[in-house]
Amino acid sequence: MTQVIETNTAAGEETVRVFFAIWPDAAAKRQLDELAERLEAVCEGRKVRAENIHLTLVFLGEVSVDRLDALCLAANEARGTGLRAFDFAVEEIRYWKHNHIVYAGTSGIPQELLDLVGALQSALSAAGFSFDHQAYVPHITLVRKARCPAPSIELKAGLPELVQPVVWPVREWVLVKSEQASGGLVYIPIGRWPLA
Ligand code: 2AM
Repeated sequence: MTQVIETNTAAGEETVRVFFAIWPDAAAKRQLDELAERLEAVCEGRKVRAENIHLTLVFLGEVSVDRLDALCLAANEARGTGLRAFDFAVEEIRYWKHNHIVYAGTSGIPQELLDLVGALQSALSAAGFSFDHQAYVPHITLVRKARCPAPSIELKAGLPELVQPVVWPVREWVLVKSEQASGGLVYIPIGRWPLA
């Protein structure tokens, strides 16, 4: 989802592109990667590399390097609200025609995930960071530049069904720096916070 984020930078400052996210464990990563491969075959496009598969919690965009400490302090604040571990069940495959993304999602968002996103958003707002305030729609991008044979904006017609949900135990969240390298996008974790 691409929304315009108000600035987290000032002119002339060195910046990094960052977001908070959760990353699948090895078993879920393998299953999601296999799914991405099947989807790529159906929809063309380019599958996300296995190591890059994730679920974004809050996307901040470009942030001044000088403000990274404040970002970590905000995450500490969020952690202090007693956030709980949970299992995230990936049950659905969907296609967004407007941005040509095939993604995995869920029909029921776990309360613990909503609490985590809410706590992060509150702490980030209190610390003066800008981010997208639209309703949170968890999506795990699996294929980009897809061309699914589909007339509507959000659909699953023509996509393989998930026989069983991919269940992903969520025990921590991460702050990630996104960099463009010669081999494509690289996501580098720069902070980790455990869930209780
Ligand atoms: P995407 O997979 O739909 O592109 C790193 O870019 C992560 O942040 C990805 O999960 C990406 O979602 C998400 N992201 C990128 N730009 C965003 C934006 N403007 N608003 C919300 N999420 C964004």
